[in-house]
Amino acid sequence: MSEIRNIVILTGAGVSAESGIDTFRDGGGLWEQHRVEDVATPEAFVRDPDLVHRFYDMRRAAIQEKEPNPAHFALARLDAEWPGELLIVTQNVDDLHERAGAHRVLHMHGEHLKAWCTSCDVRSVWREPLLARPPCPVCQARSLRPDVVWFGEMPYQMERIYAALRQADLFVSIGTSGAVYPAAGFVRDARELGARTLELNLERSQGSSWFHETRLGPASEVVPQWVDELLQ
Ligand code: BV8
Repeated sequence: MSEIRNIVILTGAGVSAESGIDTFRDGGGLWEQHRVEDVATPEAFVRDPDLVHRFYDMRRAAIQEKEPNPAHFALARLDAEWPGELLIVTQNVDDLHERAGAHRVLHMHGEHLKAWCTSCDVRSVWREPLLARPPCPVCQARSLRPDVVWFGEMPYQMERIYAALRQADLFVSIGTSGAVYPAAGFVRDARELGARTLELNLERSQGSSWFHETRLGPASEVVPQWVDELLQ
């Protein structure tokens, strides 16, 4: 592995599954009989803001009772010890990578623990429910929304992600079904740009054929094993 210097890691819901945070595929991607794609959209927020606030209030509270698992801790160890470039691009909106000690983390789909004011545009750290329309800590307007990228919205920091993919010698995808774009396309970009590509997942994903190597198993086992190999 000596020729590897720059690593990009993409994580999805599967890396948090063993921490007790439901993936989007659990229950067939349903919440209260709503398809997630129908609740996690700007249109749903206009049509039924209370429904969307309830969806996010429930998940924001849930993640605060969960703990990182060995996969998060192994990635935090890699972040601390890897001498080259490393970027953990996560699709997850929980804070378990950070709570495990990782620093080089990029939340391309936003974060549960932030609220975005649609009046003053400021994003604030936020742990409470939004259903009762609390005032923005900065401008007092009652116009806070979850700071989460919904379907149809532009993911965050795409330029920074593509810059990292251009420099990557190794692209590793962990715990994602490869169902949602543009994240699902990163493996093709990385491969075409010359990176080696590795998938660590519980089962084969929609993108498996694009990886040079796929290792199947629970993240809490396969991720620490992979990190140990890389750091030995
Ligand atoms: C955009 C935040 C323009 C919200 C999320 C038609 C075709 C192709 C694309 C589209 C299309 N129509 C529309 C689109 C675009 C759309 C899209 O891809 N739709 C899909 C449904 C077809 N994408 C968008 O709208 C994006 N924006 O395109 O803007 C643009 C284009 C290019 C460049 C710039 C801009 C915005 C998408 C973001 C939506 N927000 N999250 C919230 O959390 O509420 S997406 C959300 O779902 C997650 O963040 C994640 O990205 C996705 C779920 O994926 P996974 O994380 O993979 O989770 P999943 O449950 O699917 O899979 C879990 C995996 O883990 C499984 O493989 C399982 O086997 C594995 N696993 C389970 N347990 C374990 C495990 N692995 C290891 N260990 C275990 N224990």
